Amino acid sequence: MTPIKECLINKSTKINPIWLMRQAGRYLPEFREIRKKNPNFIELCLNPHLSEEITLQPIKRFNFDAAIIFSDILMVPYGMGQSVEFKKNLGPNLGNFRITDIQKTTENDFKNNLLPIYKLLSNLKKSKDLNNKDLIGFVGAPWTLLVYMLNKISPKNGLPDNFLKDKILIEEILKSLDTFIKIHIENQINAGATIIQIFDSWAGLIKKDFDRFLYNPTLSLVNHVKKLGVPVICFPRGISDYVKFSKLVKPSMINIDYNVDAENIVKSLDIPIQGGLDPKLLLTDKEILKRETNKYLETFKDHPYVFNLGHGILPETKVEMVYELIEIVRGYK
Ligand code: 1CP
Repeated sequence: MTPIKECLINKSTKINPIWLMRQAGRYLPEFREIRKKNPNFIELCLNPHLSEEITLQPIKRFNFDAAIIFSDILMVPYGMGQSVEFKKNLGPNLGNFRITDIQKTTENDFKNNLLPIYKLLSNLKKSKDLNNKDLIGFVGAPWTLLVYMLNKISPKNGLPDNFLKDKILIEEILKSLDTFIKIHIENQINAGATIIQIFDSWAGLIKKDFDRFLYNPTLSLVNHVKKLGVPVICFPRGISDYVKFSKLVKPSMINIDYNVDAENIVKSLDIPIQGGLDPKLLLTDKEILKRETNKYLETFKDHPYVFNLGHGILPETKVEMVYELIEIVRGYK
C-alpha cells in the first residue's frame, strides 16, 4: 500500500508521507529551463511528453510520496471552449464566452480538447519512478473556476462588488461546471489517477450563500469521486470553518491552510489531515523551518497526517530548503 493510502485508511504512520502543492513548478531550475523554451503555458500543459518530464522532476530530485500531474485548474474552462492565456506579470487571462456556446460543448468536444492530459496520466502510470507512489489528478472547485471564468484574471486584488449580480448566468455556469468537472475527474481516474484533489483556492472570497457556492457544489464532486472508488482531498483555502466544511462535505482527507489552528483542528476532526505549513517559512532559515515543521509533526503525531504546505510552494524557494524540509519530516521520531 502506498504511504498516503495508509494514512487514508485512518492510520497514523510512523513517518509522515510528504508531497508539496506546486511541487512541479517554477522553484525548480530544471522546470525553468523547459519553460524558457516553451513560452505558451497551455501548449506546455497539452504536451504529454514535456508534462511527464515536469511531473517527474520533483520525484526524481526529492523522492516525494506522490506525483501531482503537471496541468492546471484552468484547463477545464479551456476544455469548455473559453480561451485561456498566461501572461507575464499578469498571470491567467481568460477570454469572453457565451453561455450558450458552453452549453453546446459536448462531452466528446471537451474530452478531445483535453486528450493530452489523459495521455499524460496513462504514460505516467507506466513510469518506474512512481512505484508505490500515488499519482494525483486534480480539478478546481466550481466556485474557484466560476471566479476565473467571470473575472477573467486572478482575483488576488479582490472581486468587483457586482460580481454576483447575474444570478441566472451564475446558475448556468455552475451547472455546466458541475458536468464538465465530473467528466474531467472521471477521465483522469480512468487514465490512472489514484487520488483526486479539489482545489478551491478562492473559497476565502465567499462571503455569503455558502451552501450554494461552497458546500453543495463541492459535495456533489466529492460524492462523484467516491462513487468511482478513489480517495478525494479537499482544499477550501481561506474559509473560516474547516470543521463544518469537513463534516458537511466529508472528503477522504482535508488539506488545511496556514491560518488554521492545528492544535484545535486535530481535536475536532477524525478524518485524515494534510498540509498547513506556511510556504513563506521555506524562505527563512533552517532553524526556523525546523522549529515550525516540528510543531506540525508534534501536533499531528497521533493523527493520520500527510505532510504538505498550507498553499503552493513559492517560486522564489531555494531547492536546499526543500531538501532540508524533507530531512526534517522523514527524520522525525
Ligand atoms: O511558469 C509559469 O508561469 C507557470 C506557473 C504555473 C504552474 C507551474 C501555473 C500558472 N500553473 C502551474 C501548474 C499547476 N497549477 C499545478 C501542477 C503542478 C504542481 O502542483 O506541482 C497545479 C496543481 C496547479 C493548480 C492551480 N492553478 C491552482 C490551485 C492551487 C493554488 O495554487 O491555489 C490555481 C489557483 C491555478 C491558477 C494558476 N495557474 C498558474 C498560476 C500562476 C495560477 C494562479 C494565478 C492567480 O494568482 O490567480
